[in-house]
Amino acid sequence: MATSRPRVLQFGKMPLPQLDAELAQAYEVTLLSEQADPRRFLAEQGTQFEYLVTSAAMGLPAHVVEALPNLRFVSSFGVGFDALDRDSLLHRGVRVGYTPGVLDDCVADMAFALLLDAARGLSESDRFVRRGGWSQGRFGIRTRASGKRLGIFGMGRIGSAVARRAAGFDMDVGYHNRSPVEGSPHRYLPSLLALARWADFLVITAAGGDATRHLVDAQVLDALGPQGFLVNVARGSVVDEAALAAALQSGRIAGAGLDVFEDEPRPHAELLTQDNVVLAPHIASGTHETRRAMADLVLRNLEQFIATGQPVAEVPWSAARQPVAAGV
Ligand code: 8YV
Repeated sequence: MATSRPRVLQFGKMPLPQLDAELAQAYEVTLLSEQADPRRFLAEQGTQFEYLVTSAAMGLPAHVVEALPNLRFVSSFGVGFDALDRDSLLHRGVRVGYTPGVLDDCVADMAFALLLDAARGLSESDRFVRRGGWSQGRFGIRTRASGKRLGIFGMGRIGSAVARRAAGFDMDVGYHNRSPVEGSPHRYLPSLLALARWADFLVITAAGGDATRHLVDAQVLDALGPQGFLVNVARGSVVDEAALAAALQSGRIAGAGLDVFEDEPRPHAELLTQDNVVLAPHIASGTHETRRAMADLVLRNLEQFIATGQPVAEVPWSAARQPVAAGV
């Protein structure tokens, strides 16, 4: 039976299973990840797809964009767009939708969960109790978070949500961006190094990609210092993970809380043996409420672009190329 539903190429399974079903109900979906030979499939069928759905984690490599000559729109599940091949998408004039705003609170909550865990040794204390350590002696004292200096690298939507939470802990907030945020009530530090020197806790909320790769290096970690803690809820690529592991091992920083890693799902091996780091498997947006909201925005972006040529929320470099920038 002929279908009037638009054809959509789905790069892979979505982080919310219901979304797979909802896409299949609304569109004529083909899962690229389920093709026996994806490259051959693209070569033979690529001309049939104007629309593609992917996620921040799966991204979209240039060779797939180049194999889809009629591609017009990509709807990505996630706020990060560093894994979407910008050059090929821009070169082809493909518009890109994403899901900003709806995950800010959960990611900021996770930043504080990791900060408190790293400072107080909560996960370590859980292991201590489970292995019977409490009957052998006391768990050692740790570091207070309240009232300390919170440094935010990347004062965007998520960084601002982290800053709002700091008020509840009577923390003094400083931040570093490429340029100061107009009207921000928080202290602006002119460099990441200056921010690391100033902060007791350095939280990374900066976008991933080439511009921020390894900006948190051994020098920045040494500036954070032996009483300092690092929290990363942004992208693993922002941190030189080998340098971080070495700093944790040698006590050049006090501890860390990490939700993202350079080579997911394989954190640097030396991180796995350190008790002064808490490791989470990239779950900051992983709540029922937030993943549902992200899924809804993926669907709305696709639906609205098909209907009007304009998504609800567009990746900044995609929106900037439009006659009337529609970025969110
Ligand atoms: C992803 C993330 O949404 O939104 C992002 O950029 O890093 C995550 O919240 C999740 O990993 C699915 O790709």
